[in-house]
Amino acid sequence: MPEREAEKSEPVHGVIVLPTYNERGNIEKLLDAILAERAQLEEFKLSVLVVDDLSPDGTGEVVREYAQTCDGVHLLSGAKRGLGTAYKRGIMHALEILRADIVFQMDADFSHDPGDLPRLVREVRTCDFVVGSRYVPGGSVPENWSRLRKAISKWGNIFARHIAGLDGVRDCTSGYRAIRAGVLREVDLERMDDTGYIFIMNLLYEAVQSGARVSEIPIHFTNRLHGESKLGAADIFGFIRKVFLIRLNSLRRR
Ligand SMILES: Nc1nc2c(ncn2[C@@H]2O[C@H](COP(=O)(O)OP(=O)(O)O)[C@@H](O)[C@H]2O)c(=O)[nH]1
Ligand SMILES: [Mg+2]
Repeated sequence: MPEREAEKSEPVHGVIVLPTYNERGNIEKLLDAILAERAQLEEFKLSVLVVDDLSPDGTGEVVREYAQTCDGVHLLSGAKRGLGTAYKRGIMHALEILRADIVFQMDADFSHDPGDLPRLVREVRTCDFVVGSRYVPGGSVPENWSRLRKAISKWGNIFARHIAGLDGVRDCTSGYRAIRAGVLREVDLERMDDTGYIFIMNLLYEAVQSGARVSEIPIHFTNRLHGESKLGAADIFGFIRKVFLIRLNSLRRR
């Protein structure tokens, strides 16, 4: 079982890993909104690690300047190799260099409300892996999503639950989470498949396999504020393929 950080002396250090690709229109405002939540967090130190893949729109430069005037904001820059790779790099940096006790995953486009952070922090005190969930009572996706987008998200989750065996979790693909460092050290991050968006589901799967206690809290997922989504058809097909591979591997292990 993962080591229980809750037993450590306070303050707990939480690091939000924030992957960005062309988020210039959102990033400064988002960092302001995240840091404003610090006032609500008692005995909890909150830092942000922006993982930028050399965004052509200059997101990285905006963050570099921001970090110079503000404590607890960090930038990790690298070549563009997709969302999963960015997360992997960011999580390892958060654990090894920033010595995080809790790692948060969050999108940098205001789809995830920074105002939900105190609820995530509260919940992770009593479990290992908190999912900000669109598919538990009280959670939602945007009204104006197309029928197709709603169907892909909903059925993608049902599919992952039943085929990959993530029975207890309603929202396996949510990118808003709080995870204990002990869980992240338990799973083999180095070897984990990090092709694009697959990483999000894969990380949850590996955490559940290693015995993590998962809890879901409702969130309202909103449309991005500025810019465009980077989720493409290749990501959706890659996701389906990965879910079947997980099933196949679990059948082989039996
Ligand atoms: N570093 C990095 N971030 C990415 C990449 N692709 C997407 N992101 C970020 O991942 C988050 C989710 O992406 P988004 O396009 O909003 O996906 P959607 O919410 O599923 O439509 C956003 O903060 C993006 O800027 C990438 O290749 N590298
Ligand atoms: Mg988004």
